[in-house]
Amino acid sequence: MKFATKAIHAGQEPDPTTGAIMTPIYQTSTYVQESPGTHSGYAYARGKNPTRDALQKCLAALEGGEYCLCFSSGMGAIDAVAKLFRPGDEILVTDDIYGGTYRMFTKVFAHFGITFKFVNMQDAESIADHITPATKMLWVETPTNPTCKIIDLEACAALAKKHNLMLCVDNTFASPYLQNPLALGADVVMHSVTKYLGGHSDVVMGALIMNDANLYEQLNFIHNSCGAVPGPMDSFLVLRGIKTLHVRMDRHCQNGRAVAEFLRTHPKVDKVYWPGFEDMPNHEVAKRQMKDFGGMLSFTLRGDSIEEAFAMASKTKVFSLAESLGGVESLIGHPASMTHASIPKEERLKVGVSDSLLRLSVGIEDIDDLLEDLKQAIG
Ligand code: P1T
Repeated sequence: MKFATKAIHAGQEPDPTTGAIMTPIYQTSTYVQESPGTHSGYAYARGKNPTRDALQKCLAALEGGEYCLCFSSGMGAIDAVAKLFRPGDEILVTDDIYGGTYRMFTKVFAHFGITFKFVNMQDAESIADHITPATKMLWVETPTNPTCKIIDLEACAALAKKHNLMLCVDNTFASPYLQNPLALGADVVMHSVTKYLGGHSDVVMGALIMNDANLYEQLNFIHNSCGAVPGPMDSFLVLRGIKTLHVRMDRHCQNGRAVAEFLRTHPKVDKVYWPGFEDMPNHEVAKRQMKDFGGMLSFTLRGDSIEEAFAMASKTKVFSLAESLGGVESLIGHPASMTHASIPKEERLKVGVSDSLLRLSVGIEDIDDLLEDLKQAIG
C-alpha cells in the first residue's frame, strides 16, 4: 500500500457491530471480565484501548515499523525512551533541539545519573569523537528545531551500529510523509504527534515507532507502568487528522518554499534557515533522506535586534504568535523567549538561536495572504 492509502486506511476497519466507517471512540476506563483474568487483551484502558490501537497501527504503517506506542505528549514519549537507561550511561544529543527536550534531559534525567552530551552532528563522522565506553544512545533531531539543520541519518545509523548504540530520531519536523528514519537504520522514531500528524492544533500527543520486539517489550512495559497514555478522544482526532497528512504536507512544503524564497531576498532579513536552499549545509543529505523540505523555517533580522524581532512577531495577522507548529494555520514564534527559553543563552547562541531569530510554521493558507502578511509585518 502507498502512503496516501495507508494514511486513510491503515489500522482501520469498519466497526464489526455497525459497519461505522470511522473508528469508534472507546470512551471507557475498564473492560468487564467473565471470570478473573479471562480477558482477550483488554483489561484496563491504561494498558490498551481499541481507538488507541487503531492509531498505533496506523502510525506504525506510516513509519514502516512493526510497533507503535502513543503517549499523552511528545515529552511523554521522550521520557519513556530516557527511562531505558541507567545511572552511568551517556547519551549523545543533537545540540540544536527543542528546548523542552533539552530541559528534560538536563533538568530531570541528569539528576538520575545519566549524562547528556550535546554534540554538533552536522558532520556525522565527527560524532565518533564523543563516543566513550559509557555511550548508549544517539538522540538525533533532524531537521532540528528551530534552525532546521540536517543530520545524515544513514551515517548516524552506521556509527550507531559500529559502536553498538541505540539510534533514536525525533522526526517531528519532517513527519512520516517526508522522512522515514527506520528505513535509514534508526532503532526508534519519536514524534510529537501534536504537530503535523494531528495537524489541527487541537491535540497534544506523542509516539514511538520501532521494529525490534525486545525494545517494544521494554517500552511497552514503561508505557503501562508509568502511564503517560493518551485518551480515546484524542486518538480519534489524530486518526482523523492523519487522513489528510499527505495533502497537507504537500501544501506546507509548497508554501514553506515560497516564504523561504521571499524572506531570503528581503533587505531587512539577514539569514534564512530552510533546508531547501542549495547552499545550506547538508542540502544534499536533505534531498536524499527527505521527500521535500517541509514547512518549518527560521530567520534573523539584520542588526539582530530583539526589539525589532518582537515588533515583527506582534505585527503579523495571519501568522499567529504562538508556540507549537505543524497545524494548518501559520504560526510565528520567538524561540529565545518561547520554545527555547530553557536553554542557557550561551548554549543557544552557539547553535544560532540568536535574540532576533524568529521561527515560522508555515501553514496551508493562501500563499498570497501569507506573503502579504510578512511584508507588512517586517515593514
Ligand atoms: O509538545 P509535545 O507534544 O510534548 O512535544 C515535544 C516536542 C518534541 N520534539 C520536538 C521536535 C518538538 O518540536 C516538540 C514540541 N515543540 C513545540 C511545542 C514547539 O513549539 O517547538
